[in-house]
Amino acid sequence: MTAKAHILDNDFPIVIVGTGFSGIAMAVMLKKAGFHSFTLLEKATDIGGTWRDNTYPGAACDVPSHLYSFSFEPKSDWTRAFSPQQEIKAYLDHCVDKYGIREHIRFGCEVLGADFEASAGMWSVSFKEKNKTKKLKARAFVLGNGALSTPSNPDIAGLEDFKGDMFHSARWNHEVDLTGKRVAVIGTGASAIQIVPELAKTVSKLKVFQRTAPWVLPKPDRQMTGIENTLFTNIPMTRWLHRAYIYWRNEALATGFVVDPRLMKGLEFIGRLHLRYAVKDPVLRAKLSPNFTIGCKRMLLSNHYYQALVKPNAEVITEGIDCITANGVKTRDGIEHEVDAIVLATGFMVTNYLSRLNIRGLQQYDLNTAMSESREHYLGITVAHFPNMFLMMGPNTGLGHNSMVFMIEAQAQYIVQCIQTLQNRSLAYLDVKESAQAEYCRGLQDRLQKSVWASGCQSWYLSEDGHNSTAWPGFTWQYWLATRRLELKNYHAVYDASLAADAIA
Ligand code: N01
Repeated sequence: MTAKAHILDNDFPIVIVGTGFSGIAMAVMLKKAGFHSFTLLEKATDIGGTWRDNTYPGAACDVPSHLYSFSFEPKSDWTRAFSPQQEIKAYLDHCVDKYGIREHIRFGCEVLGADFEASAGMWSVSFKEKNKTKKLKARAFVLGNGALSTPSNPDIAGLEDFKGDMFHSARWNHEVDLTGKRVAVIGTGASAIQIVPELAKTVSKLKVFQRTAPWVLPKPDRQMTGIENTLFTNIPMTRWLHRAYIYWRNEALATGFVVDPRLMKGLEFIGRLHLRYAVKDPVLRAKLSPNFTIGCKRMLLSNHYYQALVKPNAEVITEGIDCITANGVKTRDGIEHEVDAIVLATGFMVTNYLSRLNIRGLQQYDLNTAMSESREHYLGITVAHFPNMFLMMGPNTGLGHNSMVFMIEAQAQYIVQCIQTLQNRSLAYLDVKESAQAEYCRGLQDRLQKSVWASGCQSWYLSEDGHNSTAWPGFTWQYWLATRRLELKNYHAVYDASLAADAIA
């Protein structure tokens, strides 16, 4: 590194929150762009985000691994088409070590909030480390803490009364041996449908509490063959073609998600066939038949879920839950379902995932207020009055049809462009214009009205008043196009002479 680059780099401290796919992508891309003065603050003692936390039995990806991985770090030898959690976590560890990211991470640091000091163009990020509150200064502040990180415990009376073992799917208690036990699973989302088949193999009684029947499609999962892995290793073009094939196959699904939900009928037909084939009992089949358009809630993939529910030790309970008692789950019909353990597969705090952070931008404007009042943002990455702050997997960037890693990479390269612009032009800060984000969000909300998420179901994509601040209503290549170039006309670029002098010195 040249002396000048060193000075400039030190002048540009960057703080990244989280070490999941987002934080790691951001760190690698910063390094590739020549920025080395960044710190990742991680509240846990290990990297991996959701792939560290979700260790429940059966945890695996529902997007094919050859696509659910970084384009800059392809892996030729995934063991399965859809890899298990341990393999994805190992892949992330490999990325962190290969790109020298680990030495930038401060583990055990929980970010509490941040304040923007306009005169210095600096964020002051506060965090808790070993029970002490500390601060770090940063010219750029990147929030890579995803929306699927804070478990949501259900709002059911009596949770604290239960005398047996109870834990959330994302906080699996591996000390508890559930073999031969009576176990309740509350929830039937993406996590539950992976947990249920594993539990059904070993527990004496499995009671699945279903509020809404999900759509479950067959999962085209399989072991990767030796020939494929040899080809992918020795002829990288074949691996690239395989990734491209998966990408465009998934991308085709967007037509039903965001162009015309009527196109989802074909998938619904496959879902019904899948259910009919696996569940012969008409009463159980009726219970498991979804009553909303496929894709409105997350579309699930499993070859084992329905098959587990027809086992003699399994029971699907659709009666609403009244409360949790000391001995089990009491339903509204007055029946108490006695169990030894309860698994809460009840999802995450998605729509308000930033609410635990106290972030104040220009003139002390509060991020929670911005997110709950105007709810506007630009590209899901920047928010007016929060200069030099960047969100990853932020609002309206979630997908139902393709790989989030693709979106994360698009965001990371956009943020690098912003940071390069700040540095190269000696700017104090870039603040997205309110007019630009208003126009952007108007377009988004118009398109969301026609999307599958607006077809009339309740889901975590929507807030209580029905506002969709989670999903991206387009093809992912459209997002890539939108983030490919930083359009400065959409930002207030604020110049500060003192910073410019420092940088030149
Ligand atoms: O959570 P969910 P999840 N009483 O919110 C039910 C990602 N993911 O952890 O449908 C009774 O989807 C709730 O019922 P209902 C993926 O993006 C990815 O399963 O609201 N039930 C629902 O059935 C996914 O979308 C992978 O009526 C209650 C369930 O709990 C996201 O994580 C794997 C209830 C929650 O389902 C979240 O999935 C796993 C109550 N009070 C997860 N409250 C990959 O493979 C909630 N429920 C990449």
